[in-house]
Amino acid sequence: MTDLAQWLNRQTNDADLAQTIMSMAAAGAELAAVLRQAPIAGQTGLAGSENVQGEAQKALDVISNDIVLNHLKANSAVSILISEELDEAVDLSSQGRFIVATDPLDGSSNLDVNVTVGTIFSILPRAGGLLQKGSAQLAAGYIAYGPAASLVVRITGTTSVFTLDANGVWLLTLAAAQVPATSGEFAINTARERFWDAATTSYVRENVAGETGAAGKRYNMRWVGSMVADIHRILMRGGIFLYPLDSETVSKGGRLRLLYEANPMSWLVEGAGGRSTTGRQNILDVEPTDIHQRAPVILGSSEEVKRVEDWYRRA
Ligand code: AHM
Ligand code: MG
Repeated sequence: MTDLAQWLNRQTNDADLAQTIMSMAAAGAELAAVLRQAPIAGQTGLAGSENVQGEAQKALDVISNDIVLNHLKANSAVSILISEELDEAVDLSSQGRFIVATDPLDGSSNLDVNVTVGTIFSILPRAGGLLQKGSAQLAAGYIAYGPAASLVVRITGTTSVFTLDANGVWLLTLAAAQVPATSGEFAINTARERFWDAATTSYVRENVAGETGAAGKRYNMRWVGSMVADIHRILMRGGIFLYPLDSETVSKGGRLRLLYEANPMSWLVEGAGGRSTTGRQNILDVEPTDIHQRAPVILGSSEEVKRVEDWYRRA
């Protein structure tokens, strides 16, 4: 089987870029081992809480951030780290060519119930500065810590899936993920319906009407509450994920973060033939104004995303 190093060798001539993806993959392998043992090691629970010895308990969010930071510190190709867990961007190597933006542990509300969480990352050229559009990404990926640990990565070609073996090696298990153009599954937090805009409401209403409505077919709804898990399902078998701008999140610009959630996921979904939008424009074309900026996120099967875009055009 092809391992990650061999795959990278075929995908790019840029050894620094390959090494940076290897660093994130190594951080993911280390974190996978930590997460498997976390309830035994007493690492679940909130940051700031105390264990029975009265010692400050380290939350997995903090541990994850430290693991990623340590792997990137050891890689001189990385100049700057932007992390969901850190207020400011961190300077690493002054000679480094890349910026890495990461959510080291996405979906952390699922940690204490043993449901899939993930690490998301985006790699950008340092020369472009801290605030670059998603279309400037050099590579992006995520690691999903589920029944198997999956690394999904794309440079500029296909979106490929690796699985962590028992020896800690990432082996290629799907060379080119393909998101089917149509799907009968949608993912949205329906408890937020009262905040939705007209386009979102119309699209979901059509799906819920199933074969009795304009969509003309039956839909199912899935919401893990862990973006990595929801996107991984969509990459493997299709569907659409929506975290749109709504009346409650409008003042913040949305719920999910642009640089380390929306952009890398759009890069991966588009590499698998899917589509991504804020509703009004391609996510990858959004100009960031802040490293922790939020954005509306709608992505997945192309025909489903186009239906949502049609509703936005009509709205
Ligand atoms: P986090 O980065 O603080 O973990 O938040 C992001 C998560 C996503 O993984 C998920 O899609 C979303 O928040 C769930 O939101 P909700 O709580 O509305 O279900
Ligand atoms: Mg997150």
